[in-house]
Amino acid sequence: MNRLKVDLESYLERTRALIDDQLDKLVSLKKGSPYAQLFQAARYTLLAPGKRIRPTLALAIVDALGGTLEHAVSSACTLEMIHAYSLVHDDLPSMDNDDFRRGKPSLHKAFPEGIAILTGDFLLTYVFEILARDRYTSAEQKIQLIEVLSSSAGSEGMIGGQIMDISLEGKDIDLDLLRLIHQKKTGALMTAAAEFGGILGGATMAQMHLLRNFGSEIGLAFQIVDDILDAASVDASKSKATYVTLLGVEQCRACVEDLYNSLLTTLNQLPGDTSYLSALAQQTLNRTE
Ligand code: GRG
Repeated sequence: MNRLKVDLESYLERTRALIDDQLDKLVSLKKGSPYAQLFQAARYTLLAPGKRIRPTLALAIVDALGGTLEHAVSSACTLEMIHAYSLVHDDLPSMDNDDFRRGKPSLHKAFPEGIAILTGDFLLTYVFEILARDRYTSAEQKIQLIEVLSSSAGSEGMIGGQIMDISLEGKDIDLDLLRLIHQKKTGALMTAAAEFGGILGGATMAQMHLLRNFGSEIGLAFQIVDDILDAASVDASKSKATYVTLLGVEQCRACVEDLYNSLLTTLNQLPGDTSYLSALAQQTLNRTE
Protein backbone atom coordinates (compact mmCIF):
# COMPACT_ATOMS: atom_id res chain seq x y z
CA MET A 1 0.00 0.00 0.00
CA ASN A 2 1.21 3.51 -0.82
CA ARG A 3 2.05 5.04 2.56
CA LEU A 4 0.83 8.42 1.28
CA LYS A 5 -2.66 7.07 0.77
CA VAL A 6 -3.53 6.79 4.45
CA ASP A 7 -5.61 9.70 5.62
CA LEU A 8 -4.13 13.05 6.62
CA GLU A 9 -5.05 12.76 10.29
CA SER A 10 -3.18 9.52 10.83
CA TYR A 11 -0.30 10.84 8.75
CA LEU A 12 -0.12 13.94 10.93
CA GLU A 13 -0.33 11.80 14.07
CA ARG A 14 2.63 9.79 12.87
CA THR A 15 4.78 12.76 11.93
CA ARG A 16 3.80 14.55 15.14
CA ALA A 17 4.83 11.52 17.23
CA LEU A 18 8.12 11.34 15.34
CA ILE A 19 8.80 15.05 15.92
CA ASP A 20 7.73 15.01 19.58
CA ASP A 21 9.80 11.91 20.37
CA GLN A 22 12.84 13.50 18.79
CA LEU A 23 12.34 16.82 20.60
CA ASP A 24 11.96 14.87 23.84
CA LYS A 25 15.27 13.10 23.22
CA LEU A 26 17.08 16.26 22.19
CA VAL A 27 16.29 17.99 25.49
CA SER A 28 16.27 14.95 27.77
CA LEU A 29 16.96 15.71 31.40
CA LYS A 30 20.53 15.09 32.52
CA LYS A 31 20.38 13.51 35.98
CA GLY A 32 22.48 15.37 38.54
CA SER A 33 23.45 18.05 36.02
CA PRO A 34 24.46 21.40 37.57
CA TYR A 35 22.36 23.08 34.86
CA ALA A 36 19.31 20.78 35.03
CA GLN A 37 17.05 23.86 35.26
CA LEU A 38 18.00 24.79 31.70
CA PHE A 39 16.72 21.47 30.39
CA GLN A 40 13.59 21.66 32.59
CA ALA A 41 12.85 25.08 31.09
CA ALA A 42 13.65 23.92 27.55
CA ARG A 43 11.27 20.99 27.98
CA TYR A 44 8.54 23.22 29.43
CA THR A 45 8.53 25.42 26.37
CA LEU A 46 9.54 23.05 23.58
CA LEU A 47 7.26 20.14 24.47
CA ALA A 48 4.20 22.36 25.05
CA PRO A 49 1.37 21.61 22.63
CA GLY A 50 2.17 23.83 19.62
CA LYS A 51 1.11 22.92 16.10
CA ARG A 52 4.63 21.85 14.93
CA ILE A 53 3.84 23.30 11.51
CA ARG A 54 7.42 24.02 10.49
CA PRO A 55 8.99 20.56 11.07
CA THR A 56 5.81 18.90 9.75
CA LEU A 57 6.07 20.85 6.51
CA ALA A 58 9.71 19.90 6.15
CA LEU A 59 8.96 16.22 6.74
CA ALA A 60 5.97 16.16 4.37
CA ILE A 61 8.25 17.53 1.64
CA VAL A 62 10.93 14.93 2.41
CA ASP A 63 8.18 12.32 2.09
CA ALA A 64 6.94 13.68 -1.24
CA LEU A 65 10.51 13.57 -2.55
CA GLY A 66 10.88 9.95 -1.45
CA GLY A 67 13.22 10.55 1.51
CA THR A 68 13.24 8.81 4.88
CA LEU A 69 11.41 10.69 7.63
CA GLU A 70 13.35 9.04 10.45
CA HIS A 71 16.61 10.32 8.93
CA ALA A 72 15.30 13.84 8.47
CA VAL A 73 13.50 14.36 11.77
CA SER A 74 16.41 15.55 13.90
CA SER A 75 17.30 18.32 11.44
CA ALA A 76 13.62 19.20 10.99
CA CYS A 77 13.30 19.64 14.78
CA THR A 78 15.75 22.53 14.69
CA LEU A 79 13.05 24.58 12.92
CA GLU A 80 10.79 24.03 15.93
CA MET A 81 13.61 25.00 18.29
CA ILE A 82 14.22 28.31 16.51
CA HIS A 83 10.47 28.94 16.53
CA ALA A 84 10.24 28.09 20.26
CA TYR A 85 13.17 30.38 21.11
CA SER A 86 11.55 33.25 19.19
CA LEU A 87 8.29 32.79 21.11
CA VAL A 88 10.13 32.73 24.47
CA HIS A 89 11.95 35.96 23.69
CA ASP A 90 8.89 37.55 22.08
CA ASP A 91 6.87 36.94 25.29
CA LEU A 92 9.41 38.68 27.56
CA PRO A 93 8.38 41.85 29.43
CA SER A 94 10.76 43.91 27.26
CA MET A 95 9.08 42.61 24.09
CA ASP A 96 5.39 41.68 23.90
CA ASN A 97 5.03 41.02 27.63
CA ASP A 98 2.71 38.05 27.22
CA ASP A 99 1.85 36.01 30.30
CA PHE A 100 0.53 32.97 28.44
CA ARG A 101 1.76 30.84 25.59
CA ARG A 102 0.35 27.61 24.21
CA GLY A 103 -2.26 27.53 26.99
CA LYS A 104 0.27 27.75 29.83
CA PRO A 105 2.09 30.55 31.68
CA SER A 106 4.84 31.81 29.38
CA LEU A 107 8.36 30.67 30.18
CA HIS A 108 9.39 33.79 32.11
CA LYS A 109 6.27 33.37 34.29
CA ALA A 110 7.00 29.70 35.06
CA PHE A 111 10.77 30.20 35.54
CA PRO A 112 12.91 33.21 36.54
CA GLU A 113 13.21 35.70 33.67
CA GLY A 114 16.97 35.18 33.36
CA ILE A 115 16.44 31.45 32.92
CA ALA A 116 13.86 32.16 30.21
CA ILE A 117 16.31 34.39 28.32
CA LEU A 118 19.06 31.79 28.61
CA THR A 119 16.71 29.01 27.52
CA GLY A 120 15.92 30.97 24.35
CA ASP A 121 19.65 31.50 23.81
CA PHE A 122 20.28 27.81 24.43
CA LEU A 123 17.66 26.64 21.90
CA LEU A 124 19.09 29.02 19.30
CA THR A 125 22.66 27.85 19.89
CA TYR A 126 21.83 24.17 20.22
CA VAL A 127 20.34 23.92 16.70
CA PHE A 128 23.75 24.40 15.11
CA GLU A 129 25.22 21.62 17.22
CA ILE A 130 22.34 19.32 16.21
CA LEU A 131 22.66 20.15 12.51
CA ALA A 132 26.43 19.79 12.51
CA ARG A 133 26.37 16.45 14.34
CA ASP A 134 23.50 14.76 12.50
CA ARG A 135 24.64 11.35 11.34
CA TYR A 136 22.21 11.14 8.42
CA THR A 137 23.20 14.31 6.55
CA SER A 138 26.22 14.83 4.32
CA ALA A 139 28.71 17.65 4.90
CA GLU A 140 27.15 19.54 2.00
CA GLN A 141 23.63 19.14 3.37
CA LYS A 142 24.79 20.34 6.81
CA ILE A 143 26.25 23.52 5.32
CA GLN A 144 23.10 24.16 3.28
CA LEU A 145 20.82 23.60 6.29
CA ILE A 146 22.93 25.86 8.52
CA GLU A 147 23.00 28.57 5.85
CA VAL A 148 19.22 28.43 5.35
CA LEU A 149 18.40 28.37 9.06
CA SER A 150 20.82 31.09 10.14
CA SER A 151 19.81 33.46 7.34
CA SER A 152 16.08 32.92 7.84
CA ALA A 153 16.41 33.52 11.59
CA GLY A 154 18.81 36.47 11.30
CA SER A 155 18.79 40.07 10.13
CA GLU A 156 17.42 39.24 6.68
CA GLY A 157 14.70 37.11 8.23
CA MET A 158 13.02 36.76 11.60
CA ILE A 159 15.09 39.18 13.68
CA GLY A 160 15.11 41.81 10.92
CA GLY A 161 11.31 41.49 10.68
CA GLN A 162 10.91 41.76 14.45
CA ILE A 163 13.07 44.91 14.55
CA MET A 164 11.01 46.48 11.74
CA ASP A 165 7.83 45.51 13.56
CA ILE A 166 8.98 47.12 16.82
CA SER A 167 10.32 50.28 15.20
CA LEU A 168 7.18 50.84 13.11
CA GLU A 169 4.66 50.21 15.90
CA GLY A 170 2.05 52.96 16.08
CA LYS A 171 3.08 54.36 12.67
CA ASP A 172 1.02 54.31 9.48
CA ILE A 173 2.33 51.64 7.16
CA ASP A 174 1.11 50.43 3.79
CA LEU A 175 0.43 46.91 2.62
CA ASP A 176 3.80 46.49 0.87
CA LEU A 177 5.69 47.34 4.05
CA LEU A 178 3.46 45.12 6.18
CA ARG A 179 4.01 42.25 3.74
CA LEU A 180 7.76 42.77 3.91
CA ILE A 181 7.72 42.72 7.73
CA HIS A 182 5.73 39.50 7.78
CA GLN A 183 7.78 37.88 5.03
CA LYS A 184 10.75 38.34 7.30
CA LYS A 185 9.24 37.89 10.74
CA THR A 186 7.19 34.74 10.14
CA GLY A 187 7.50 33.94 6.43
CA ALA A 188 11.26 33.40 6.40
CA LEU A 189 11.11 30.46 8.83
CA MET A 190 8.23 28.88 6.87
CA THR A 191 10.26 29.21 3.68
CA ALA A 192 13.21 27.71 5.55
CA ALA A 193 10.98 24.76 6.48
CA ALA A 194 10.19 24.19 2.79
CA GLU A 195 13.88 24.49 1.91
CA PHE A 196 14.80 22.06 4.69
CA GLY A 197 12.40 19.55 3.14
CA GLY A 198 14.11 20.04 -0.21
CA ILE A 199 17.65 19.76 1.13
CA LEU A 200 16.86 16.71 3.26
CA GLY A 201 14.85 15.07 0.46
CA GLY A 202 17.51 15.69 -2.20
CA ALA A 203 15.57 18.19 -4.34
CA THR A 204 17.03 19.49 -7.61
CA MET A 205 17.73 23.22 -8.09
CA ALA A 206 14.46 23.62 -10.01
CA GLN A 207 12.53 21.84 -7.27
CA MET A 208 14.22 24.01 -4.62
CA HIS A 209 12.97 27.06 -6.49
CA LEU A 210 9.41 25.71 -6.41
CA LEU A 211 9.74 24.82 -2.73
CA ARG A 212 10.86 28.36 -1.87
CA ASN A 213 7.78 29.70 -3.67
CA PHE A 214 5.58 27.22 -1.84
CA GLY A 215 7.15 28.24 1.51
CA SER A 216 6.64 31.91 0.93
CA GLU A 217 3.05 31.38 -0.27
CA ILE A 218 2.08 29.29 2.75
CA GLY A 219 4.01 31.64 5.07
CA LEU A 220 2.14 34.71 3.87
CA ALA A 221 -1.24 32.95 3.91
CA PHE A 222 -0.47 31.63 7.43
CA GLN A 223 0.20 35.19 8.62
CA ILE A 224 -2.98 36.60 7.06
CA VAL A 225 -5.01 33.84 8.75
CA ASP A 226 -3.22 34.69 12.02
CA ASP A 227 -4.27 38.32 11.61
CA ILE A 228 -7.88 37.31 10.87
CA LEU A 229 -7.94 35.13 14.02
CA ASP A 230 -6.32 37.90 16.09
CA ALA A 231 -8.55 40.65 14.68
CA ALA A 232 -10.75 41.03 17.71
CA SER A 233 -8.05 40.66 20.32
CA VAL A 234 -4.35 41.34 20.83
CA ASP A 235 -3.29 43.29 17.75
CA ALA A 236 -6.46 45.36 17.65
CA SER A 237 -5.92 46.50 21.26
CA LYS A 238 -2.33 47.53 20.41
CA SER A 239 -3.48 49.63 17.43
CA LYS A 240 -1.02 47.80 15.23
CA ALA A 241 -1.34 47.59 11.45
CA THR A 242 -2.40 44.10 10.36
CA TYR A 243 -3.75 42.67 7.11
CA VAL A 244 -7.21 42.99 8.62
CA THR A 245 -6.85 46.67 9.55
CA LEU A 246 -5.47 47.43 6.07
CA LEU A 247 -7.72 45.21 3.93
CA GLY A 248 -10.72 44.13 5.99
CA VAL A 249 -11.67 40.52 6.74
CA GLU A 250 -13.38 39.76 3.42
CA GLN A 251 -10.43 40.84 1.29
CA CYS A 252 -8.07 38.96 3.63
CA ARG A 253 -10.09 35.78 3.07
CA ALA A 254 -9.92 36.32 -0.69
CA CYS A 255 -6.11 36.77 -0.45
CA VAL A 256 -5.78 33.51 1.49
CA GLU A 257 -7.88 31.73 -1.15
CA ASP A 258 -5.69 33.14 -3.95
CA LEU A 259 -2.51 32.12 -2.13
CA TYR A 260 -3.90 28.63 -1.53
CA ASN A 261 -4.70 28.22 -5.25
CA SER A 262 -1.30 29.53 -6.15
CA LEU A 263 0.50 27.12 -3.79
CA LEU A 264 -1.52 24.22 -5.25
CA THR A 265 -0.21 25.19 -8.69
CA THR A 266 3.32 25.25 -7.26
CA LEU A 267 2.88 21.85 -5.60
CA ASN A 268 1.51 20.32 -8.81
CA GLN A 269 4.85 21.02 -10.48
CA LEU A 270 6.71 18.93 -7.89
CA PRO A 271 7.30 15.23 -8.41
CA GLY A 272 5.81 12.58 -6.15
CA ASP A 273 2.56 12.60 -4.27
CA THR A 274 2.02 16.08 -2.81
CA SER A 275 -1.51 15.36 -1.60
CA TYR A 276 -0.46 15.52 2.06
CA LEU A 277 1.24 18.82 1.49
CA SER A 278 -1.85 20.36 -0.08
CA ALA A 279 -4.06 18.87 2.64
CA LEU A 280 -1.67 20.18 5.30
CA ALA A 281 -1.73 23.64 3.72
CA GLN A 282 -5.52 23.54 3.58
CA GLN A 283 -5.78 22.49 7.23
CA THR A 284 -3.30 25.19 8.30
CA LEU A 285 -5.19 27.90 6.44
CA ASN A 286 -8.62 26.72 7.64
CA ARG A 287 -7.57 26.66 11.29
CA THR A 288 -9.77 28.42 13.80
CA GLU A 289 -7.24 29.00 16.60
C1 GRG B 1 12.05 37.65 19.57
C2 GRG B 1 13.92 36.94 18.02
C3 GRG B 1 12.51 37.22 18.25
C4 GRG B 1 11.67 37.06 17.24
C5 GRG B 1 10.23 37.13 17.39
C6 GRG B 1 8.22 35.15 15.11
C7 GRG B 1 8.37 36.20 16.14
C8 GRG B 1 9.59 37.01 16.07
C9 GRG B 1 7.49 36.38 17.11
C10 GRG B 1 6.25 35.62 17.22
C11 GRG B 1 5.14 36.57 17.41
C12 GRG B 1 3.93 36.05 16.80
C13 GRG B 1 2.95 35.47 17.75
C14 GRG B 1 3.74 36.14 15.47
C15 GRG B 1 2.51 35.69 14.77
C16 GRG B 1 2.70 34.47 13.91
C17 GRG B 1 3.23 33.36 14.69
C18 GRG B 1 4.67 33.07 14.55
C19 GRG B 1 2.42 32.67 15.49
C20 GRG B 1 2.85 31.53 16.30
O1 GRG B 1 3.21 30.45 15.48
P1 GRG B 1 2.35 29.09 15.52
O2 GRG B 1 0.90 29.41 15.25
O3 GRG B 1 2.54 28.71 17.05
O4 GRG B 1 2.99 28.09 14.63
P2 GRG B 1 2.52 27.26 17.73
O5 GRG B 1 2.37 27.56 19.21
O6 GRG B 1 1.39 26.47 17.19
O7 GRG B 1 3.85 26.64 17.43
